Amino acid sequence: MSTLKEQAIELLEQNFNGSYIVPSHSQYPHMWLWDTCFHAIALLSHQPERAKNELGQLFAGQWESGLIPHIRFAESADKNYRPNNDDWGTDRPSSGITQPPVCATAVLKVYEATDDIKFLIDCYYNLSRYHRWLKELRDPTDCGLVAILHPWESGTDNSPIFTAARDHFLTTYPDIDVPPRVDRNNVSGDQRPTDGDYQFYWGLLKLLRDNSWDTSAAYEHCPFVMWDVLFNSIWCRANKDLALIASTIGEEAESKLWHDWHRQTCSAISAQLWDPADGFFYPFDLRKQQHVRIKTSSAFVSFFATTLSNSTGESLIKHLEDPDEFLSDHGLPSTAMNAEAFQPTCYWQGPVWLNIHWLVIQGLIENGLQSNADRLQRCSLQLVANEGFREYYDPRNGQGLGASNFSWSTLSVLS
Ligand code: 9WN
Repeated sequence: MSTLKEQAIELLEQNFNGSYIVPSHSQYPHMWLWDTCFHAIALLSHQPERAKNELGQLFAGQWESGLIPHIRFAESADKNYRPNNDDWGTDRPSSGITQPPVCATAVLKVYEATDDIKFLIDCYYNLSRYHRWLKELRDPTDCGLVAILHPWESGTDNSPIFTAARDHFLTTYPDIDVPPRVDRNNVSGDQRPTDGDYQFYWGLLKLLRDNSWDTSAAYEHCPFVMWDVLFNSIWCRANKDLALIASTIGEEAESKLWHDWHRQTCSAISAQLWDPADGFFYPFDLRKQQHVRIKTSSAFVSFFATTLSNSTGESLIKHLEDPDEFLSDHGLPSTAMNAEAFQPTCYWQGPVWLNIHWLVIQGLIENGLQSNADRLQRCSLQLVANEGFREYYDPRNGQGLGASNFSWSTLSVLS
């Protein structure tokens, strides 16, 4: 009987497509931005050279503008996954939107594990172009927060924080055609987004395609523009990590720039996304000019952004330890269990996700909250020991859900 660690290493090997690791051969047979960063971090436990290859493959898909796309399409994979390369119409094998920018953090971790300064110098050019792209096109007013233009950019696709925007969109554009859905061939339909969600996703894709993806027109004309808590927390952390990378390779002036961006985002997250009455972080819908007051696990990723003030940290921990909200025997639910929108088996509307566990665990440790981190880590290990490396898990009973043999869930035992 092999150990969990051996099983995780074997899984990453099985999910290698000859060039890079895919999240799941059956469900997601291409390269995804934040998945690849997590795969690189998981590989550090046993194959640091392979970790470098993963990030190199990710940067190979970067656009001249600086955009790192959320999907890089594998030629060898079947074209069943939709939207496919033709649907995006980007003239290159990739989507035209991005995903939570975990890249700088992954690069720094690879450097810390390998001491390879050449790797760090090589990646720096990719990272600095990507960060400048995000700042220029997604924070055009220089307020410190970057906006997402599609729920897929959040990585938490059908989180209930997008439901009101979706409903509004579908009243304006009621006739969006969606090609036959193959995402429900291997995973039960009730664990996946609804048809209405997919109309929203495809409708936004078409509008962004008409506005040429990575231009300021996309930001101006997109009907969905949101400051997401998870995305901005990762952006905040990414600039801190990029500042360290820049100073390590002797780019002191640039290091100061990234450091300034980090501090600016720390302040903006507190000023714009914190709700003092609830003691919680909420996303902000820029089209409606209001917060979306639904509690999700994204708020706890703020621990990963920076060192939080004592009062902010204490408020968040109250929610984390509240059995009506986020304290379950099986880990951190993606939506508060007492929220009206909570659905324990449906994708990002309630299930536990192990990449979120990993981010929150790192953040809790860095904020001196070791016992909370240990508790979540025990849950991660229990989930994979009982149910295998699944895409997500039911927070009521730990049942494995979504895709099987899912790559980033190996983080729970490898890092
Ligand atoms: C759309 C690959 C990706 C993850 C996302 C997750 C899911 C895609 C989908 O799978 O999204 O990008 O088809 O549902 O929501 O976080 O990166 O694992």
